[in-house]
Amino acid sequence: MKIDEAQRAIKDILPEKRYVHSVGVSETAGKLAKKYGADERKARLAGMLHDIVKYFSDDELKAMILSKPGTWSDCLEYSDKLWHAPAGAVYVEKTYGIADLDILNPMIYHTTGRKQMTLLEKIIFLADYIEPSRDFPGVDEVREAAKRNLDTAVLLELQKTITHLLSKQQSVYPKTFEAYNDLVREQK
Ligand code: DGI
Ligand code: FE
Ligand code: FE
Ligand code: FE
Repeated sequence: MKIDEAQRAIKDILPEKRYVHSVGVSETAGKLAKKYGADERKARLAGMLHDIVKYFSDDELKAMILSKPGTWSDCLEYSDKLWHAPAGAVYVEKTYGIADLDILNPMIYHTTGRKQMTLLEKIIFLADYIEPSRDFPGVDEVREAAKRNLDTAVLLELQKTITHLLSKQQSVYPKTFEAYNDLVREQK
């Protein structure tokens, strides 16, 4: 699938604000890929498609996840906000025939992260947080870190996300903790 095809597809599916976010993630991911030596085309395509099923119903998302069980299926026991990530990968595989794991895995793990993330997984995880239309507290600190070191920026994002979830007494998916612990260990 070409990037402009993906862009047209999401324009039909997503509301305007989410479409702008997705284009922002795609462009930011492309820049990060160039800077950190990943495949720019794959980064831009995964970024464009990462939230494609964000507004599908919980029942539809659940059905998509159950149609292709994997190690991510345990997300069904956690927040429904996690479901669109693996479901999106199932959707683009079915709908557009995308089979490349370099596209599918960054989509699957864009919300939670996981341990031993690939370069493209880190790039999409980070681009989702720092693309230009995002404005939550602390985002500029992560944007600055992203200019210097990819792992430092991903770790900072994980720290902020986990802290935010704890402050609202929300559950934290175990793979998010594993991603955090993994990077803390590597920074030593
Ligand atoms: O889809 P987006 O809004 O662009 O962003 P996202 O896919 O990163 O979704 C983030 C949401 O998921 C955010 O509201 C926090 C929520 N969330 C709930 N439980 C967890 C979680 N995020 C992580 N990383 N880990 C969790 O366990
Ligand atoms: Fe998302
Ligand atoms: Fe995110
Ligand atoms: Fe997103």
